[in-house]
Amino acid sequence: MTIASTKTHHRVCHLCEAMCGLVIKTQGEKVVDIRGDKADPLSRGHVCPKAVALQDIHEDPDRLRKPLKRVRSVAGVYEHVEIEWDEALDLVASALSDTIERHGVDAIGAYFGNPSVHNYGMLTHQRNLFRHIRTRNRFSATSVDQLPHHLVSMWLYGHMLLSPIPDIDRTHYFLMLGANPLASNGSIWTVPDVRKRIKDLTARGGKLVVIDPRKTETAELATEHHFIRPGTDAAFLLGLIHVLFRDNLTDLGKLAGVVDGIAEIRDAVSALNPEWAAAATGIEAHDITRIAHDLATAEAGICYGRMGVSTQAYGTLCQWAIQVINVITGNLDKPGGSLFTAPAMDQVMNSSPGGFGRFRSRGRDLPEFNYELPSAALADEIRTPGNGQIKLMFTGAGNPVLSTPNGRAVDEALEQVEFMVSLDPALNETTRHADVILPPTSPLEHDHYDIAFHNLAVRNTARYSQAVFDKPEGALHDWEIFAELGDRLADRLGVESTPRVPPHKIVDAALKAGPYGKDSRWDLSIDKLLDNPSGIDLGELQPSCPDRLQTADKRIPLAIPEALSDIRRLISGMEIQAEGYRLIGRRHVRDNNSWMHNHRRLVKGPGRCNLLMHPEDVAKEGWKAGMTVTIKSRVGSISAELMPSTEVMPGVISLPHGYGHGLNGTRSEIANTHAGVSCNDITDEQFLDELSGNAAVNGVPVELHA
Ligand SMILES: Nc1nc2c(c(=O)[nH]1)N[C@H]1C(S)=C(S)[C@@H](COP(=O)(O)OP(=O)(O)OC[C@H]3O[C@@H](n4cnc5c(=O)[nH]c(N)nc54)[C@H](O)[C@@H]3O)O[C@H]1N2
Ligand SMILES: Nc1nc2c(c(=O)[nH]1)N[C@H]1C(S)=C(S)[C@@H](COP(=O)(O)OP(=O)(O)OC[C@H]3O[C@@H](n4cnc5c(=O)[nH]c(N)nc54)[C@H](O)[C@@H]3O)O[C@H]1N2
Ligand code: SF4
Ligand SMILES: [Mo]
Repeated sequence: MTIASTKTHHRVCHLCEAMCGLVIKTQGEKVVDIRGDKADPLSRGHVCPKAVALQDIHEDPDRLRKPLKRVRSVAGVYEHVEIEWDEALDLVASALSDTIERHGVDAIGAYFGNPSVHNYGMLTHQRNLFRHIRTRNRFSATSVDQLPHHLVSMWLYGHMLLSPIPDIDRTHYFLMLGANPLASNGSIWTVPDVRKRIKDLTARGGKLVVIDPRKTETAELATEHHFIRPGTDAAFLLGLIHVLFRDNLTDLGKLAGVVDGIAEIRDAVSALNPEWAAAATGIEAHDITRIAHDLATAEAGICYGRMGVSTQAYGTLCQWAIQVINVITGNLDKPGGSLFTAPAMDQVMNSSPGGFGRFRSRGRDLPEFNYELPSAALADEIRTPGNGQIKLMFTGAGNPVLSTPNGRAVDEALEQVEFMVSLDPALNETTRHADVILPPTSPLEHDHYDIAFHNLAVRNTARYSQAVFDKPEGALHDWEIFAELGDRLADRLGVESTPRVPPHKIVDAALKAGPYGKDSRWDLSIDKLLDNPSGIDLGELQPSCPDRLQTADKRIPLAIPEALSDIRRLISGMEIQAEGYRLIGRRHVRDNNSWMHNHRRLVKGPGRCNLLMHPEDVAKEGWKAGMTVTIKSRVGSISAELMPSTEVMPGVISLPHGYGHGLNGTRSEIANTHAGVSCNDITDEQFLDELSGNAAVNGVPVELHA
C-alpha cells in the first residue's frame, strides 16, 4: 500500500459573503484538514463552522456527478435517471430552440439563485447562453433579498453596485438594523471575523446599537438593543431624520457641495416627529431622539441595515432613509463612516448601472429591475396564459420552491411548464421538477476569484484560488455548461456563438486593465496572485467622492421622488397596523439558505426549525413548550414545534427559512431526515415592498392555532 503525500492548498471559502481564506490539506483524493489562513489580509485566520462543509459538499454521495433525465416509470411515477452529457446538452439546446421558435424568447423563464454570485464562472459565462435568450422572464434571489439596496444605489450614486461599506474598524458609533452578522457573517458588507471587529469597537469605547424584533447573537454583543415592531423601521429612520433637522444636527462635511434635495427631505419629514415614530415602532421617543444625537455627534458613525429592513413592506424606503442619514450626518465617504470600495476587478466599471420599471410583469404589473422581474411574480408568469407565458423554465443555483414567497404555488407552477432544466448539483425541492438536471463540478474542483464580494469588502484585497482537485474525466464546470449550451443553441438558431475564454483569463485581463494593473506599482495579474496565494492587501478603504460617483453630474440627488412619495404609503400603513402576530425569519451560523442541510456536521444537535414565541404570548394562549402550533397566513398553513423565548418581542414569532425538505422525488438523505417546514409556504407573494416589488418575507401577518 502506498500512502499519498500530503498537499497544502490555499483557497478562499465561497459559501457566504465573508470570503474567508482557508488552508486545505489533502492526501490523494481526500481532504484531511481545513483551517483558517492566518496570512489572509482580510479574514486573518477566521472561519465559521461551515468551512469544513467544503469537504462535505465535495464528498456528499447525494451530489449529482452526471446529468439526470426525468422519465415516467412503468408504475406511472416520475424518476430521474442518469444520462450522458452529450445527450443531456442536446436535449436542453433542442428544447430551448424549439420553445423560442414556437413561442418567442419570452416563453423562456430563468431563475438564478444565491450561489450563482458565489461561483465566478457562473458570473462570467451566463452570457454565453443568455445572449441568445433576452427574455423578459428573468428572476433571481435578488428580489427576495437586496433589491432595495441596488435601487437606492442606482438612484443616489449612479450605479446599482456602488454600495457604501460600513467601516467598522475605524468607527465610533454603529447603528445596525435588521442584520445579524454574527450568524450571517455579514451581507452587502464582506466582514470576516465580525465578532472580533465588534468587540474591538466596544473595547475602544465605541457603541453598537442594534434594532431588531429579536435579541440576536449580534444584539447580545451590542451596547444597546431595541426591539422594533416588524416592518416599522422606516418610521424609526424618518423619525431620526426629523430629529437631525429639528435639532440642527446635520452637517454634510466635505459632501456639502455635491448633494441636492436637502430642503425637500426636511419638509417631507417635518411632521414625522419621534412621538409619531414611537407609536409606530414601539421604540420610545426619547430613545429615538438620543440615538439621532449620538449618531450625529460621534466622531464617525454608521447607519446600516440589511435583510430585515430590505425584505419587508417598506424595504426601499428603509434603504433610502439609511443613506440619507449617512449623508446628512457627514458620514458618507468618511473613514469610520461608510465608504466605497476600490476593488482590483471593479464591477462598477464593468457592468450596467441598472434600470427600473422599463417593462412590467404581465400578470401583476410589477416593475422590472436590471431586466429582472420580482420573484414574487414567478408562479403567476408561469400560470397566466397569453403572449409571454413561461413554457420552459431554466433554474441555476437556486431553490425557489423553498426560498421565494408562497413556495407551494411555485412548486405547483413548475410542474405545469412544458420543459424544465436545472443547472444544479442537487436533486432538491425545485430541481425535482426538471426534465434535465445538469450538475457542475464541485467547488473544490474549480478555481475561484470573488468577482462580486471584493466590491463589498471592508478592506481592498485580491485573492485567486486554484482548484484543489482535478476535475473528473468528463465533468463540466458551470461556465463550461453555459458555453456548451450557448454553442449548441447558437448552432440551432443559426447565429454566431461566443468565443470560449476561461474565467481566469477574463479576470486576468480585468486585473491588468484595472486600477492596480499594468499601469500601477501593484502590477496585479493572475500570475501575481498565484505567487501570493493568501491574497494581496491593497489597503484600507479611502474617501473617493465625488470622483467615484457614477451619476452623470457627479452629484447625489438625495430627494428621490419615488422615495418621497412612498412616505405617504408609510404614514397610512402605520395608521392601520394590524393586530395579531407577525412572522420574522432567522439565520443560524450552521445553515446556508436551503442547500446545506445534507451535511451531518452542520445539522447535528437539537433541531433548529422551531417556532420562537415570547413566553407572555405563550401563556396568554395557554400553550406549552414543545407543542405543535399551526401558523396560518393568507396563502397557507404550516405546523412547527413551539419554543418559548424572550429573544423575540411579544407579538412576534420567528421561524428560519430554507427548511421543508423530504418532498417526494428529492435525493438528500440527511436533509430529508432533518426536514423541518418551509416558512415560505406561508409567506405571501402579494405582500411586497410595493415600491420595488421586493418580497416582504419579514413582518408577515399570521394567525396561530394550537
Ligand atoms: N422566508 C425567507 N425567505 C428567504 C430568505 C429569508 O431570510 N427568509 N432569504 C432570502 C435570501 S437572502 C436568499 S439569497 C434566497 C436564497 O434562495 P436561493 O438562491 O433560491 O436558494 P438556495 O437555498 O441558496 O439554493 C441554492 C441552490 O444552488 C445550488 N448550488 C450550490 N452551489 C452551486 C454551484 O456552484 N453551482 C450551481 N449550479 N448550483 C449550486 C444548491 O444545490 C441549491 O440548489 O432565499 C431568500 N428567501
Ligand atoms: N449562516 C448563514 N449565513 C448566511 C446565510 C444563511 O442562510 N446562513 N445567508 C446568506 C445570505 S443569502 C444573506 S442575504 C445574508 C443575510 O444577512 P443578514 O441580513 O445579517 O441576515 P439575518 O441573519 O437574516 O438578519 C436579519 C435580521 O433582521 C431581523 N428582522 C426581521 N424583521 C425585521 C424588521 O422588520 N425590522 C428589523 N429591524 N429587523 C428585522 C431578524 O430578526 C434578523 O435578526 O446572510 C448570508 N449568510
Ligand atoms: S464565514 Fe464561514 S461560510 Fe462564510 S466565508 Fe467564512 S468560513 Fe466560509
Ligand atoms: Mo441572500
